[in-house]
Amino acid sequence: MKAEVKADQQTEPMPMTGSDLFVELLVEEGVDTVFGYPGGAVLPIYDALHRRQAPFKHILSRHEQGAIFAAEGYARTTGKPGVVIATSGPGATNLVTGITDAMMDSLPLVIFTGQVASKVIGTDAFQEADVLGVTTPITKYNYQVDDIADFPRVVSEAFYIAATGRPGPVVVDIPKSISEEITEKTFEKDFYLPGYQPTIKPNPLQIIKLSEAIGSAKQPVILAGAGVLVAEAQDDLREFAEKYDLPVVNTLHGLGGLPRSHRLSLGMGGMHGSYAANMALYDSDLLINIGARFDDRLTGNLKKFAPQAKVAHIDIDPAEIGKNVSTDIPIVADAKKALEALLKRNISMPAHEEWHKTIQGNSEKYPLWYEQTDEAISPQWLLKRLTEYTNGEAVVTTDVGQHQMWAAQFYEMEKPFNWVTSGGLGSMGFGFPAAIGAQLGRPDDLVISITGDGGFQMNMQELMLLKAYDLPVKVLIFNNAALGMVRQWQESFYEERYSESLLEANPDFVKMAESYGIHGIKVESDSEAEEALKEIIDYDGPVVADFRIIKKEKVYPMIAPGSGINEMIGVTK
Ligand SMILES: Cc1ncc(C[n+]2csc(CCOP(=O)(O)OP(=O)(O)O)c2C)c(N)n1
Ligand SMILES: [Mg+2]
Repeated sequence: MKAEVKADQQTEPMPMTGSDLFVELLVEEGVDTVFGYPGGAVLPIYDALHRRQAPFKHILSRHEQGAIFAAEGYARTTGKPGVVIATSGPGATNLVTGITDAMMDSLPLVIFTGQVASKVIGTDAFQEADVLGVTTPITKYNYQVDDIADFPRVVSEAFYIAATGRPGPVVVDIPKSISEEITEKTFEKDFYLPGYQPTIKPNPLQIIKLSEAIGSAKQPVILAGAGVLVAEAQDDLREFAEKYDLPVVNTLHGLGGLPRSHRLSLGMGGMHGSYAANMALYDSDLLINIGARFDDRLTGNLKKFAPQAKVAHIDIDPAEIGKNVSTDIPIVADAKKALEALLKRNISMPAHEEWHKTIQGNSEKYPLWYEQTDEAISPQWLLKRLTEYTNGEAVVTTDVGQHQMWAAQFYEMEKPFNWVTSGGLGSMGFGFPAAIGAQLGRPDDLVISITGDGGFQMNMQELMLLKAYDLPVKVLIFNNAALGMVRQWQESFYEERYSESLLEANPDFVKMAESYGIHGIKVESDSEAEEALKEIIDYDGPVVADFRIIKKEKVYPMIAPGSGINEMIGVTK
């Protein structure tokens, strides 16, 4: 396919350096925010940002991992690629977790790394790292620019590849010799990628097959993943579910794809999903997977997953279909295009009264549950109150652990593009910087970072950005003085041997927030929490709140390792 090159997209007349060219290329791509950190190999690039007074914002993180997680939060909440710049060697290697995270969670990122000069590549030069080698298995694609004439085309391709098809991270490694080279030529940005042609439109015969299956299904269910949101197909999903009265289970990343208050929403399925959601998947005779990858945290033991179901799987990435769950009706397509095609068909189908009654019975009999005590704050209750205060409409980012699962269960997401979490890689340290990126991308929206006392300490240096860039992010630390999720597994599966999971020594988070010039509060009981939530949300600026939650609280229900989706434990008190 040929990308159209419009006259006004031609690079400017020269002379200019590779770095000037770089700035112009970002402007032409419509970049408004860049997350980065300078260093030797990118000095020419940073000099060009300064000299040319680049018309986009550069956000100086305090660690490259903070920059890339922020770029992920920006990408998830805006749908636009997150752009990152880091220097060679340690700058680039500090990005590795974020790149892997974006790859696992299909987030569009374009990452520019500095590299030592072309002449010395391979000599173990100062701050040299083999960025292409390191990032090959963790990127959708990667490049090293070895001729300035290729630079414009490479940048165009990088943005195109990152954001189309199944999104993902693309790395562009830029040797210092390229960014310093002076050139007088104008270069082509046109590109043709015969090996990269995502299939967007569904095969009509497969749509007919799925329509027929829907026509005869007695116990159908939709499993809706992040692919629905990437395709901006949330309205089509809702219309489709309503038209055929299909219950919808969301994956962790699919949350917000259907409002949680919708009568057909069963919330999240999987390891810590609701009993009703998991039993709907288990008992289904037709499981329509739209944009989810049948991740092991969703399916539990594959041998026991949806044993009677005919499986239809709509995914833009053909590699996902049949990877974990054998599929009867594969449909390679963009979720929106597939749903539009399905909506055009008028399928007559049997009534599903019995099926809905069973599901409703499960929801009523086995709701998500929790207990409150005077000892400390109930995290689940806190999240329910937060839902009420914010109408389920806040942008919520989480870190990884118990608080993440409680948030997925109890913060009732009403809107798409508001749920930001590290699902595939499960990277601690993700949530707080992701909230910074989300707030930059969505400056007018309420952004709440729900984080653990463990995970927050992995990137809390980014607190400085709330002050430096005037970002009103609300940080709610669910402080259980523990690596809670590790502690929970040790309690349940390792006979309560709490090996290195108790955080007996934690900093004073309030003082720490204050040292960054941020309002900090400590909250110790449910009654204080009522007041505190109001204060936090109404406060004009960033807040760090240290919520002392019940230390021994566990996440339930749960599919224990090796168990099937129908074998949840902790379903009732
Ligand atoms: C970078 C990284 N290291 C280790 C882990 C393993 N891990 C998963 S959850 C967890 C505990 C997280 O503790 P905290 O942030 O306090 O959250 P909590 O579970 O207590 O809510 C750990 C150590 C991880 N997911 N990521
Ligand atoms: Mg904790």
